[in-house]
Amino acid sequence: MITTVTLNAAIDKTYYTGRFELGTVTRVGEMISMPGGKGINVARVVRLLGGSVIASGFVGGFNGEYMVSELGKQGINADFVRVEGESRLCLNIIDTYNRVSTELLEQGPAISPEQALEMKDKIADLAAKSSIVVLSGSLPKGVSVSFYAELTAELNRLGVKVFVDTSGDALLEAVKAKPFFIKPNEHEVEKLLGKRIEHESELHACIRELLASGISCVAVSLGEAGSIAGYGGELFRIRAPRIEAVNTVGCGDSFVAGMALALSNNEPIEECLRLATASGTANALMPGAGVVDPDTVHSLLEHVQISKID
Ligand code: TA6
Repeated sequence: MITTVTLNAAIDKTYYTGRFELGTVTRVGEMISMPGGKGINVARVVRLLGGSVIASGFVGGFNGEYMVSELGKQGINADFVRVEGESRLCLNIIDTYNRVSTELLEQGPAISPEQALEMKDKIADLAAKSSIVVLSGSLPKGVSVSFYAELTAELNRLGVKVFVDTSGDALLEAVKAKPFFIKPNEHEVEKLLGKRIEHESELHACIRELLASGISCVAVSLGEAGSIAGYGGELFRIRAPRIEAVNTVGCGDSFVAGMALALSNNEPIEECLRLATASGTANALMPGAGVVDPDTVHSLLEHVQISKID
């Protein structure tokens, strides 16, 4: 089983508008509302692709109750810690006239030290039934910047593969505990290693350095161009199929979902990267965030190109 952890869960609302202008009234056309936040998106995509998954994290208030009830309707097992305050809303405004999207992400509720401890215990319990635990998204207020690092160290001790998909100081701390998988962008790689990347060869060297530090798998997204990944001392260039994107929010989460699912099924690394890329690409074809059509994922698989980098 795969466990996903979303410490700052959200209701993701995607608004489709015509021309979106600041300082005026905009009436929304289509609106899509779904439980979200990075780990919940991962859980939904794993489930849609037929995997066994449980979603955990913190939820609060009416929004939290709504999320848990919607997850149930989507067939996703949920085991959250309840907190005071209201789980956040994350808005993605897609201006179909200018073809740009604008995200507004609320802060979310603060977490008490007791609730943080409760979460650690819950994750340790869930880890006993899981081969992979995915720690995704920003840290809520009240949670220590080393929280993912502490969880990673404990989960490593329990023999569970840890995926960490976060940014900033939380990522800087987490990598010190050697998660199995990370998915930084180029800018985050620069921050992690204190280096500037100007040429692709420098990115290759940085990925090799992260692998040598004890992280088993590193995937760096290059946007539409695909990604470069490292595993087992080897580097891979992955080219994603060309598509006309509708909504790119949640593509990274879908990539993580495909990666985790294929790995939990003991697929070879190339097949993990193939499912990850097909899932991320399929997400971009959907109007909502963190959702895929499984048939589309399967039809995209053969169009993902993977080659080894010497
Ligand atoms: O990756 C997309 C997304 O998961 C959205 O669904 C939105 O909820 C947001 O990211 C949250 O990101 P954060 O880093 O604040 O946890």
